[in-house]
Amino acid sequence: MRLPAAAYRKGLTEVSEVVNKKWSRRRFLAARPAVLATWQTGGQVENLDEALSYQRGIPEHKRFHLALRAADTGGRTLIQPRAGVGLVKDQIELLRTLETEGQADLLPTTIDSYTRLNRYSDAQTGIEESAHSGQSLLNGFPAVNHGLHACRLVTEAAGRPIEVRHGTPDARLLAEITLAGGFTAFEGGGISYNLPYAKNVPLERSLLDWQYVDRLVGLYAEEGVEINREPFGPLTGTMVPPCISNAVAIIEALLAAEQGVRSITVGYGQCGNLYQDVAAVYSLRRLCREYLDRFGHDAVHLSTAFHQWMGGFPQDEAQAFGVISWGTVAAAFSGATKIISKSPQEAMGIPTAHANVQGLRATRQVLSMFKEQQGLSCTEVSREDEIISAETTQLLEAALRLGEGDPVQGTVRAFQAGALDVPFAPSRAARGAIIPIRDLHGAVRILEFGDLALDGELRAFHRDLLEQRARAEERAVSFQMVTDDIYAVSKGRLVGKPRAGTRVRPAVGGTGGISDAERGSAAAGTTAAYRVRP
Ligand code: 8ZB
Repeated sequence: MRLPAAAYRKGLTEVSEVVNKKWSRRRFLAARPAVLATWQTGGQVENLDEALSYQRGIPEHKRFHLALRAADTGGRTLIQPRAGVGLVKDQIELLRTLETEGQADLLPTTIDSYTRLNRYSDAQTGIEESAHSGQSLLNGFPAVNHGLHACRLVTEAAGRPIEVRHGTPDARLLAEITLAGGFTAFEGGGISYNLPYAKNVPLERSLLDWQYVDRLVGLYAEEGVEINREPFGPLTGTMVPPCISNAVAIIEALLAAEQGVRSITVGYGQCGNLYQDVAAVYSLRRLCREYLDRFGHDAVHLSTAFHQWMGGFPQDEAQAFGVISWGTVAAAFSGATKIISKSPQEAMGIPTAHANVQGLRATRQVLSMFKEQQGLSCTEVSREDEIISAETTQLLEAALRLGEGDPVQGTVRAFQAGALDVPFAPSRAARGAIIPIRDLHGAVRILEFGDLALDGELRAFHRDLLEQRARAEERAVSFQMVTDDIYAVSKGRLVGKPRAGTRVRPAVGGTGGISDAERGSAAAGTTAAYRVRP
């Protein structure tokens, strides 16, 4: 059930005026004591100068932004896994394994869900019970609870650059502690760590809280310490049309740059069609650069991240290796600066260190075999690039128009109006009116647009492709197709196919569309079986 609008707006007065303007140092420092007071370890990082001088002492080979710059210059793609456990000594051991046995170029520390929700008391219980039982009972590393010294033990034990990966709408304290703790990159953003991860956090709130994080990183930069920031590209991870994830990534890059961030990595989650995936990364890199320059941020170093398949995986480990390898092919062709790798245990949950290493090694094998080869240029890629770029530009320009030039106000208004939207998001801050679907060749297209800011010509392009698929599959375009698509990869293919005996003649002269009931269930993320329309 949705909360009444009044309840939703409660507490918004303070944040309703959030605009895209760099916070003064005075404003940041005035906000800081309240942030540090939200958990007892906050007091450990009061002294910013101490944090800065600690960061200055981190050797170059462990600085994230330098590794990304070097990779881009050298035309290399780096590999980074996800990994986080509840206890400090186990986290250290895990990272060492990923570095030595997995040969990861970049390391992560994935934060547990309690910390992501600022539930530090629950995280504390998780730590105690983990220590007591001798196994991690948390799904990540509770960096805030462990505090400054523990973070330094972890980052010092790592021999490679190390990033905080999480999913936190309000990551202010987490950023303070982990940056003082020696991490040199920080994932997330006010849109990408709200809409897929929370239900009731207003967008204005998360945008404001992420301005704090970006301003902290900006302050480090002013003091000569460059921290990499990475908007979370894949969003809900389920058939997100490239124009939507790219538009969000570009907006978050603009907001971060405004607060003084100098190293930004925009990400993209594999959709599965090789041409579309390669084109999406090409388009993302080019358009993001254009928008950064247009807003005066030409000093920002931009790099890209390619996420191996974020949707449902096959349970079978051999099949999972196939998915991992296919993602690596797309990432390699796209020239992404880094790949975020998956493990063969993805369908089962959080991977063991061994499974994580296997994912890294499979990824490395494909990447190394690609090494001497070139990027992909062909008419299919050019066409997709053109389409994605046209769509992304329309979405961004609509948001900027709605914000009268201000991308923060524009983001808030665009999501309110449905001009920007994210499929399958649990958040009340997104309409959830758009429904993605695959075309005949497996590229992700849009079935239901809601009020998405795409013009008639682009919508017709999608509709035509869906009709083509309907003809080929001898069934009408329906929500059943969407459901089939969502499960396809886990069942061993890319495009969902009709089950035996469900083929029907497609509706004459139309894609059929879907009913309100179907739309409602799609927004709720349910998977009820729908009848095929006659
Ligand atoms: C949005 C990210 C989801 C992916 C992985 C999941 C999934 C989450 C951990 C982790 C290793 C962890 N993930 N938490 N991987 N260690 N603590 O993030 O498996 O692939």
